[in-house]
Amino acid sequence: MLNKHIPIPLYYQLKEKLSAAILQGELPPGALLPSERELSDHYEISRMTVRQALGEMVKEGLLVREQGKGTFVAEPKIAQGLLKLTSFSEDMRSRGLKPDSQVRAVYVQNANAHVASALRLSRSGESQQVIIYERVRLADQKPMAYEISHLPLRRFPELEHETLHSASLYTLLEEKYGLTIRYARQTIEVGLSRPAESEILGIPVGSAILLIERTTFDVDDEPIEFVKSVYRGDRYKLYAELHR
Ligand code: 16G
Repeated sequence: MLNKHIPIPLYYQLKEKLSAAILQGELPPGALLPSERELSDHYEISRMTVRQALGEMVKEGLLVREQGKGTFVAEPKIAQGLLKLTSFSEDMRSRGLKPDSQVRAVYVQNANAHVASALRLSRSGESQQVIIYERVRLADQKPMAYEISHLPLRRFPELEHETLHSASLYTLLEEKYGLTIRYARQTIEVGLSRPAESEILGIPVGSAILLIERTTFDVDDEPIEFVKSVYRGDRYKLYAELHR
């Protein structure tokens, strides 16, 4: 039970109790929580207090609310390592999840100044052209990220005809174009999802997202992909091991 005689707010005590139950696996991912009323009866606290505790846990990504169904324990976040260059497909497989993509668009266009500079495209003619893949990345059929990849057309002729449905872009580039990927540079910023991204990723407008920009290079130090990715903040956390 909760302790009404200590100076720790009741909502906070409830949060701690539920968080511990999640951590210890008593409430596994996907478990349906008792209703607000059941929790308030059980712990003899007001529904307002229950609502405050659950609301904070939803914001922190420990719980998810589903309209008309109830509040569930969230899947644990994916801890994305920052020190290894992996593809989305590799990342998901290494966690026992099935990677997939929904290709929303594939087209060729002239690179804008930002993309041209990232991919070091020259200023004139055809060589400025890039193939753009817009993909929703799925794990076990659930949307995790949205990625817009830009690749130089001169380096990957005909790539725009590949449908890439459930296939891995990196595997295709390696197998069909003999590419050897060496390293990447990336920045990560925090943002809030706008309506378009929210719809694609199935998250409420204004949810926390990670905005990643990455340029990937091959063994000859040539940039081969510039990507803008939106990762779900409720599904990802970043991980690095630091030494000194
Ligand atoms: C990652 C990369 C993306 C790349 C994809 C290849 C970031 C932010 N994004 O998602 O640039 O296109 O992997 O994955 O790191 P695939 O081989 O499964 O298509």
